[in-house]
Amino acid sequence: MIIKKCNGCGSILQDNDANLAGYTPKLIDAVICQRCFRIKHYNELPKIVASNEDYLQVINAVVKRKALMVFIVDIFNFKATFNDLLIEKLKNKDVILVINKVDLLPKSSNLAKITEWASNQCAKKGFKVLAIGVTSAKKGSYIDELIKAIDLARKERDVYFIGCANVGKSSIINALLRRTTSANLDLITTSIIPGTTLKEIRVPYFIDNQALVDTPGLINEKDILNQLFPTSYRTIIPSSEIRPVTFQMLDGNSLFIAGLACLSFTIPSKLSVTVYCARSLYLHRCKTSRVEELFNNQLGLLLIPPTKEELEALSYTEEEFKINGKKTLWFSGFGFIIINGKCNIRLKRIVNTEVYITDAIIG
Ligand SMILES: Nc1nc2c(ncn2[C@@H]2O[C@H](COP(=O)(O)OP(=O)(O)O)[C@@H](O)[C@H]2O)c(=O)[nH]1
Ligand SMILES: [Mg+2]
Repeated sequence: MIIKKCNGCGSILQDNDANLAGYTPKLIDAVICQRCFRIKHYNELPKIVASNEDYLQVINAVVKRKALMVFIVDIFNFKATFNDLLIEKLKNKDVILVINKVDLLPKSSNLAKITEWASNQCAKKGFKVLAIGVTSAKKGSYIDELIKAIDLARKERDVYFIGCANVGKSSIINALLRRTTSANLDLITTSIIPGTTLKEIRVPYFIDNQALVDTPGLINEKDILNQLFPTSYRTIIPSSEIRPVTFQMLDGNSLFIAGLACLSFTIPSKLSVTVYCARSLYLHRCKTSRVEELFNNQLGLLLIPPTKEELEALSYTEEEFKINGKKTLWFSGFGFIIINGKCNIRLKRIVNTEVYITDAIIG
């Protein structure tokens, strides 16, 4: 019996069980499974997705290989995807750090400054990398620069693409293939749902027979996507360049980011707050005295997502922190806020999501 793997997700192709990964009704001719076919051609959302159960095994096996590692993070979700577990695993490897999805940033953003900022984040963690660059797999931007960096660092080894789920690992490999081969269709299956790539996918690519190797991603359990239904994903994930919105906040003002989070400010003087998130998310400034009423009456209506159905399984938590200076607040999965000034923030957010504070990345 010949064992064939799906080119789209890496599963072993089989024609026994339509409910399992790798199923195809035409085993002899198939190069991709039915699931990948449907995602690619009908824009269906995958029902079978990778879980974190065997991710540790995957990453432990991968880091044992003599290979160049391309560690990909998502600019929209930097702090969560610049993941501590992955950094620990990659610490003594040859690593190129790639910041993907830069098409989402305003065109005026200084990408060199962002790379420098990322380099500082690496230094803070004692994480040595060979090179740092940005890409947009979607637009095909800076792919040539990535190819050059890989060529310089590869030394006749395979190149593994590592990172959290949804950062764009498979999309970057497709972009590399599109740039350097005659492929005009994406080989590897990609989608908005975390866990689309199920197994390692080896794509022979270099003259010395070495390959680009795609891997499943680590799923961030604290990502907002994990708390909502896939029907809300397109509202939360920006599909085009973000238009930052700046608010001049006064003491006793609050800011809702749809129903996903609400920040209430105590401010000695004025404060500027710039929100970077999908245009489809409703931003609402109000007096803090009205927050409770809005939460009680408008959640799932004006303040949506979450929808009424999603709210049935959700609860909220509150925390407080102090800001002094120019900082970025990262919400894992739906964007970031840049705050410039001195303030106290009481943040109401969905349980099982996370917020991280770093020095300001842009602005
Ligand atoms: N805006 C934008 N979206 C991207 C980019 N790269 C990937 N995506 C999207 O992010 C989602 C996850 O991509 P995928 O390649 O499947 O990520 P993987 O899980 O890391 O392999 C898909 O919806 C992609 O279309 C990019 O450069 N810009
Ligand atoms: Mg993938």
